[in-house]
Amino acid sequence: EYGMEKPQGYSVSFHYNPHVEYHHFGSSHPMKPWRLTLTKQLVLAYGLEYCMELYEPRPATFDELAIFHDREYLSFLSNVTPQNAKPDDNAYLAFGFGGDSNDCPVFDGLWNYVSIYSGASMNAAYNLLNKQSDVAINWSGGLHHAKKNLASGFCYINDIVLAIQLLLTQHQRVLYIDIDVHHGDGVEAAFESTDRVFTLSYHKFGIDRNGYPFFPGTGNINEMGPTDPANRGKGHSLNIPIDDGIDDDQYKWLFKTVTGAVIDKYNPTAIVLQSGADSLGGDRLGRFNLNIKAHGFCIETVKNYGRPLLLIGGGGYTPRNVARTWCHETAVCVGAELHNNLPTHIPYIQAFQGAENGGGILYPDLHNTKRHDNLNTDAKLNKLVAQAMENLRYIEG
Ligand code: V1P
Ligand code: CA
Ligand code: ZN
Repeated sequence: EYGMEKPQGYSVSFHYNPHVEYHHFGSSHPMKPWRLTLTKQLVLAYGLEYCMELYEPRPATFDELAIFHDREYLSFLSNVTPQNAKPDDNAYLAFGFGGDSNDCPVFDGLWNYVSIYSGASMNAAYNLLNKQSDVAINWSGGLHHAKKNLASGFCYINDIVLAIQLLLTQHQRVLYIDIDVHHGDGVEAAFESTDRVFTLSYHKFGIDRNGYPFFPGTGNINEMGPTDPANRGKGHSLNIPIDDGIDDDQYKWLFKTVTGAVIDKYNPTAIVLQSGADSLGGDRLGRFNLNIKAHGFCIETVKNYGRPLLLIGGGGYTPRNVARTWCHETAVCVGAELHNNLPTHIPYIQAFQGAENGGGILYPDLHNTKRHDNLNTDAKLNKLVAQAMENLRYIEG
């Protein structure tokens, strides 16, 4: 019933260490590693494990993480516990922990958690380097806000930067694409001084009624990295600021047009795609109105360019829809079409059942489930694309 075939000579690898699931940020925190349990259950329920190579990567080591992060920061991160944490301590606040929002709490097993998701992204990158697969997937990674000495926005270690650093050992130009609803600021900052990585992020950008910017507050269209013409990284970032409520057709058109232009002009030999699922309609933190298949269209579009592809997770705060999306996108990678009725004999099936949870199907309509009016007119998007094309003139040979 769920039969499917793998295209000849094309392979997908799935990098997942299940120990990542058992970590908790705290009961009121929106980031739920448990969404990865749900994702895995759907992937297995549809039999997708028979269409790809499965890997259970070991956690990354301190020294491996130090390829990007400062050792003082890593020492703090590896030693801090809920018991010994001093929330008023200078180091604690300086490294991005606690604070008013408590975006980056100290929880039990924190070091274990970060080394597991980072180990999976690095393992996936090695797999691409060794030509063991054409697409390598790590849904537990994609923590794009972390800086070399700073935790930020639920992100402690930047697994994306670490993976890109590995890809750079063999690839002259790596393209990073980020469809999380938030700006991929940590990855952009890490590579701001090189022309060997181009970063492209699509995200919500703007100030709320109450005067607060949407997190992290950066990523306007005119932010293209360093302005100094002597800096090799000049012009090697492109930010696509989007307003509330964007719909499937608008996003697909925007993504296809801009990403296509970037790939044509930059001609990367490897691509890293962060597929944050908080850009879906109905996300607890997001503002967009995308359905699962529109989100998946981005993965399919990139995959079809046929470059080695590292596909990673990211945000996503309505767990049942995160799982649906990443299961669908795993299927997109292996070239399978999935039945809309969810297999019923699976653990946690209740999480997907009932009208409020998507009615037991894989592709519920997510448009306007959180009633975000669409503030993106086609005229505004046309102007945005024109400006993006203008920005790309910096990377013309
Ligand atoms: O807006 C902020 C704080 C307020 N400060 C001035 C900054 N934080 C956001 C962080 C969002 C992080 C997104 C991560 C990712 O891009 C990658 C994994 O998806 C925030 C929000 C919000 N609505 O934007 N933090 C929280 N909500 C939060 C809520 C409850 C408990 C802890 C944090
Ligand atoms: Ca983004
Ligand atoms: Zn996000």
